Amino acid sequence: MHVKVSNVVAAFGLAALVGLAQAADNRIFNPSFELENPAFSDRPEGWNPISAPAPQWVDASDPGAYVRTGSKAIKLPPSTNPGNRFMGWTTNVFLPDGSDLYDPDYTYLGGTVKVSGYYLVPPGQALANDTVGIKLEFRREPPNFSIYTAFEFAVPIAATNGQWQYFECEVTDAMMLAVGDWPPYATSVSILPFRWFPGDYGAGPLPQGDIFWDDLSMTQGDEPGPCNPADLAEPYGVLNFFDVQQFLASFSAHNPEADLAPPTGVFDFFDVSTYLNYFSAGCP
Ligand SMILES: [Ca+2]
Repeated sequence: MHVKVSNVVAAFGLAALVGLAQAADNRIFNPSFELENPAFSDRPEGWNPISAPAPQWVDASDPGAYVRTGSKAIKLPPSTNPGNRFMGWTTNVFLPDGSDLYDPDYTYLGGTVKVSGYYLVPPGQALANDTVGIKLEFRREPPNFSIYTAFEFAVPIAATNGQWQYFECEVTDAMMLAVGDWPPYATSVSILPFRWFPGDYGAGPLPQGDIFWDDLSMTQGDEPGPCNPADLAEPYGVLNFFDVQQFLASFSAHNPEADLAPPTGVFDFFDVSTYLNYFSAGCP
């Protein structure tokens, strides 16, 4: 390893002196699903369920629930009937005063949109037979709100062994230009963790496996995002002392971004070891 544990430990004191690096500019409201919708106690604020009641807002104390940070996350179970063949959670929700939507702002051709999050499929389960991922609906200015274009990004369906997996997708200006030129242009983007089963419920295999999502992020711009789970602090795209410092601060505060190795919720040498492995691997 390029970083000795003794150096990491020595950095602990420094981290406390210098303080935390600034977080990235995440444009999603309530991205960790911690806030409750004041009007609906079964929904996170700023998010609406598609094909309710299938999509669930879960608490860490719920049986069988998985939460990465805080005490809340969202869950999409496999579809069981045509009434929920498309299900998900969307940011396409009106603000309380109705003036706009919770959809994050988007600047047309203003740089790459990067959406990321963490997903988990419980141990012993696997996704199968449907499309599961993140859909991005680029929308025009209110009161129009019509969809300019949309993109879907599927998660890999390989088994996750019950661990949180980092997922990231991008829409570049080139991808947006390839859609065509259809003004008025999009000014916001709906973020939808979703799943979709186009098949026949009476014949053939049905969708399988629960998926949980937590800690979503949407940024736009040509600044690179984190290159791997060790790239915790700006500047992103390079692994340096600021990343180590951020890790140590999060580790000592028991922040989930430092909880990199099982068992979840325990902060021990294995988390440090996993961090160092990511750090040694470097950015591409
Ligand atoms: Ca959460």
